[in-house]
Amino acid sequence: MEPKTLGEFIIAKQHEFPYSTGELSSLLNSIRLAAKIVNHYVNKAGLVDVIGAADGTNIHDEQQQKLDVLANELFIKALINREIVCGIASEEEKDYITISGINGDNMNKYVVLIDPLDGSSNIDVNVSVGTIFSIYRRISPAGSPVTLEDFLQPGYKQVAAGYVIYGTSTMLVYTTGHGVNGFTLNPAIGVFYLSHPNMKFPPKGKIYSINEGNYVHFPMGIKKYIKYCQEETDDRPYTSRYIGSLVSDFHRNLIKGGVYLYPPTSKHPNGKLRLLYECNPMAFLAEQAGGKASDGTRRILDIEPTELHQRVPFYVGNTEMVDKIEDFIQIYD
Ligand code: AHM
Ligand code: MG
Repeated sequence: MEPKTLGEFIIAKQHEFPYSTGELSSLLNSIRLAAKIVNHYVNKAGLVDVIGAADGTNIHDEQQQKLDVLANELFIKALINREIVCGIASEEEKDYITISGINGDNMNKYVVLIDPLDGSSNIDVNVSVGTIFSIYRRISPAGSPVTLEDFLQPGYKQVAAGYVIYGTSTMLVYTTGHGVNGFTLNPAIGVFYLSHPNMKFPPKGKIYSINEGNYVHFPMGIKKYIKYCQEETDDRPYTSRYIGSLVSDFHRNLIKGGVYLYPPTSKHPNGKLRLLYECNPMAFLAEQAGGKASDGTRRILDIEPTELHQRVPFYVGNTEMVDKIEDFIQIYD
């Protein structure tokens, strides 16, 4: 019988990993649980005291929202309590977290990188936000404390990646390198069901998603590409859609066909999005769904990270559209 729930699906797919010990399955199950708990808070955000700014700023000097802090704690707790990873890095934490286990002999082989609440400026206005996760096998020997190198791996080495979108319905979408599958939460019984098997970008994309308010600060190639999107031809102008939450913009473009852009700007000369927590997992999903992700000249998944919180320009979506952006960058920049 075809697996219908996320729990069944994770177990049914374990055979795709030869010599699997079930560790990755347990890890995905913990993320599934954490997603449900965060979903619970996001859904009642207007009723309990989780809306608005928290007291501090994060490592990026960005104002943290209360829900950012809460989602970060919930995900980290869910992963630590079950002792199924050896290390965690979070967009909201300055340093990575080492999980040494009760007796200091943590033999787990995976590290997780998360953006616990992506698009958090949308919380207060009841617009979709998300969680992004990325999983790697550690490089350092099991049983020893994790090292920075365990986290600074290029994206092509990801074992799994995915996102949760807290939208009109809550979905968990993930890949382990064998295609992309989407699961929708039935909130009445707290179960994710396989609703979007084998997700692929439609052959042709017609949506472009970019914060056009930054237009004057964009490189010439991107300015020209935007004008290209707006030109009148047989299949253009394209539609412009921008939610300001990467997960939601990506999710829509994956289903309807389109491209998301976060170019360099004067405020963010390397782009705003973080390679490890946002770009790599989304790039892995995009490629698995037949799409493409680039920083304008390089494949995102090939970039060798040098820092935990590194930023990169990010173009992701239908292959044809990302190719076109690269052409414009090559000609004009
Ligand atoms: P966040 O992780 O702090 O929420 O920042 C990432 C978000 C993306 O989800 C979104 O696409 C982008 O920042 C929006 O930035 P801007 O408001 O500059 O358009
Ligand atoms: Mg984010």
